[in-house]
Amino acid sequence: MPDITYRLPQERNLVTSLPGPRSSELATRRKRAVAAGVGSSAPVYAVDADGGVIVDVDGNSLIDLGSGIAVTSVGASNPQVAAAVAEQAAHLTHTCFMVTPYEGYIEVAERLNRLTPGDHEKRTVLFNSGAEAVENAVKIARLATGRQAVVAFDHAYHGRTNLTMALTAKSMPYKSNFGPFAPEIYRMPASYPYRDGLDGKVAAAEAIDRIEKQIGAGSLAAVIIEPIQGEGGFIVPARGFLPALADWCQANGVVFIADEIQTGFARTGSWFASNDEGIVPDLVTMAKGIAGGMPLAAVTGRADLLDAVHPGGLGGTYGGNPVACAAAIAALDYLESADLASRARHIEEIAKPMLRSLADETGVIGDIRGRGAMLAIEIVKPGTNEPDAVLTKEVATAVNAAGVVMLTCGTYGNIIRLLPPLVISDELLIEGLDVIGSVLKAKAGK
Ligand code: PLZ
Repeated sequence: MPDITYRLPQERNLVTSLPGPRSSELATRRKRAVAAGVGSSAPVYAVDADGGVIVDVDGNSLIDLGSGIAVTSVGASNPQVAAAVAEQAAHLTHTCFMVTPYEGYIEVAERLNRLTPGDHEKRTVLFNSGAEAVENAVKIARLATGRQAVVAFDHAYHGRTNLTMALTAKSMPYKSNFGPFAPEIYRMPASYPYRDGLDGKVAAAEAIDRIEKQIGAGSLAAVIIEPIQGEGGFIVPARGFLPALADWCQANGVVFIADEIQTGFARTGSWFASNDEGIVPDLVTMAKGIAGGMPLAAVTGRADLLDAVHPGGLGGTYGGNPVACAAAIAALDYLESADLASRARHIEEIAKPMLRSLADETGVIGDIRGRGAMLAIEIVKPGTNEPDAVLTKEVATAVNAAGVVMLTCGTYGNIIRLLPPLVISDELLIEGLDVIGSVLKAKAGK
C-alpha cells in the first residue's frame, strides 16, 4: 500500500472542552436560522478536514470515524480531488448535460460501466443524491418491465423523498407523519443472522414465498436491497441470501436493484459489496463515496433496461454536474492508485480484534459485524440480545465529547458504526477505537 501524505497533523487534540465557544455561538445562530428538523450528531462546527481528522472552529482536532456518512473515503480534502474541482470550476461549473453536454459525464459513465459487477453491456445515468438515484432506478425498472410493484426489506434505508421514504423501513425519524407514501411498495423480511438465526437460503426462501403469495412475480417490477444494510444497522445478510434473491429475480423477469450507495467504492474492501458473493445486479444505485465529497449519484445497469426509457424520460438540471464529474474521476483514480480497497480490508483487520476484546471485557456487545471499513457493534443488555439504545446514545455522546466523530444507527438505535475515511492512519484509527473502548467500559460499569 502506498504511503499517504497529509496536510494537517493527524492527531486528536482538544484545546477547549466540546463544544468550544465558537461552536456554541454557531449553535445559537443555527437555532434561529436553520430548520429544527435537520439534526447533527456532533456538537462542533467544522472548518477543515484531512485524512482522518476534522478541525473545528475552535481549533480542536477530532478523529473522524464517520466520513460524513461514508462519503469522504479518499479524504475530505483529497489534493487530487481538490485540484480537479478547482480546474473544472475555472472553466465551467455548469451548462446542463441536457442542454450542452460535456465529456466528464461520459467519462464517469464509462468508468461506472466498467467498475460495476458484470461484464455485460451497460449504460449509466447521473443524478445528485442517493435518493434521486433510487427513485430513478425504480422508474427505469417499472418502465422496462411494464410492472408496478416494488419489494423492499425490513431495516432498509433508501432515502427521504416520497418514493424512497416508502422504501425505507424505519418510521422515526424518517417517515413519521410525512405520509401518504407512494403505493405498490411491499416489505419483506430481510436476513439478520444475529436476530433470526436463519441460514441465507432459508431466509431467502421465506422472502420469496411471501413475494409469490402476496404480490406474484408477474406484477413485480423490482426487488431493491442494500447488500449490507446501512442505516438499518450494518446488517450483513447470511451468505446465500443475496444470490438466491438475485437468481429468483432473474428467473422471473424481475429487476434486481443493488443499492450500493453506502457500500460502494471500496468501502467494504472490494469495489462493490455485491462483488463479495459474485452477484451481478441488473441495476446498481451509487452515490456517497463516488466523488470525494461532491454531490453525485448514478444508476448503472443493463443497457436494455436503461435504453428502454424514451429520450427525455430521465434527467434533471444538475445531474452529472461537470464539477462533480471531475471530482469523481479524480476520486476513482485515487481509490485505484492508492489501493484503498486493500486499506479498507486492513482497517477491518485492525478493528475487528479490538472490538472482539471489547466485547469480552464489557459484556454489552451482542454482535460484531461488517466488512472492510464498514463495521459495527450491536449494543445489548448483558446476557440477552435485547437492544440497549440508551447506552448506545450515552456512549456516542461521550465519544463525541472526547473528540471522536462516531455515528450510531439501527432499527433499534443500538448500533455503533465505524465508517472511517479509507485514508485514516493506523495510529489514529487505533486511538479512536481506544476512546470508544474506554467510554464503553466506563458506561457499562467495567
Ligand atoms: N441508500 C443505502 O445509505 C443515505 C442517510 C442519512 P442520499 N444514507 C445516509 C440521513 O439520515 O439522511 C442512503 C443510503 C442508502 C440511499 C441513501 C440516500 O442517499 O444521498 O442521502 O439521498
